[in-house]
Amino acid sequence: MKICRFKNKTDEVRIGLVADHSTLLDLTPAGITQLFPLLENETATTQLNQFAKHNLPRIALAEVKLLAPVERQEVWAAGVTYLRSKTARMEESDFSATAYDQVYAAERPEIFFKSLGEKVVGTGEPVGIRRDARWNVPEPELALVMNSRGKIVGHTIGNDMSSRDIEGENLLYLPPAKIYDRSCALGPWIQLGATEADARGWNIQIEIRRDGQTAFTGETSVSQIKRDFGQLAEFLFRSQRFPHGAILLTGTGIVPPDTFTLREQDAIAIKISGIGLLQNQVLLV
Ligand code: DO4
Ligand code: MG
Repeated sequence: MKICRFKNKTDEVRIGLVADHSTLLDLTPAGITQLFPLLENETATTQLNQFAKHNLPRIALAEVKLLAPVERQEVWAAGVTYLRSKTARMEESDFSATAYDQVYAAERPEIFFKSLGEKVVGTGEPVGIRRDARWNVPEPELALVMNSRGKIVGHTIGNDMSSRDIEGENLLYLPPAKIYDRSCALGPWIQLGATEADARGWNIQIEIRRDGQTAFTGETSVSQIKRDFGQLAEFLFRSQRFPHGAILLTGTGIVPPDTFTLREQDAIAIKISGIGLLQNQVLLV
């Protein structure tokens, strides 16, 4: 069951239930005007199934603008959760290499702040590359959607845009390498009700197109994530409250070759088999 935030033709922000590949149901007449109460309600899928039987307005997906499926939730990210990410990080950096090696094996995961909800971009909106960086990549990641009690209630697609030269120069430069305008994309919607076992059966694909041609493609499986999702959520919520809930990107398992860097106007398409497609164009910020 997929829920989305969207703007209708008159620019009003609404919550929708995706009915099929081309239609959504506007949940406003059912009194649903925000994602937050749906995420807090652990029986939301039953409630939504009831709503789907009622006469809610049907709107073509082509007629709306999908917005990032996030409100006041903070967005955090886990790193070095795939072997591929550990290897890439160790190669890009001389003196931080052992830190990545150690965190991959340690009980405590690497978790860092990524974005305020209001700064996240949705599908169809530009993602940013820093103008002071020379080596920029997308990081296609499964994102866990958690309610205020730390329970994982949904999944979405995330892009943890990163500047690898800044990150590789010094571990202490992780915040500017990861947090800047348009550095986080989420979407196109939240898939509710899937279990961790379901999600581990999904695959993640990325295609980057440049001047009408494929510049890079990559693929991985969610099953390659080393840590279990409950453990990641537990570490995030340890000694920290998230009254509006939180979203946690689970790390990247796809890293383009070291010769590859994003350019302005590149088109990034990230597909997760159980969720959908997140598409963004690159903008220099
Ligand atoms: O410290 C590096 C961050 C790594 C990361 O974002 C990832 O593995 O996805
Ligand atoms: Mg990442």
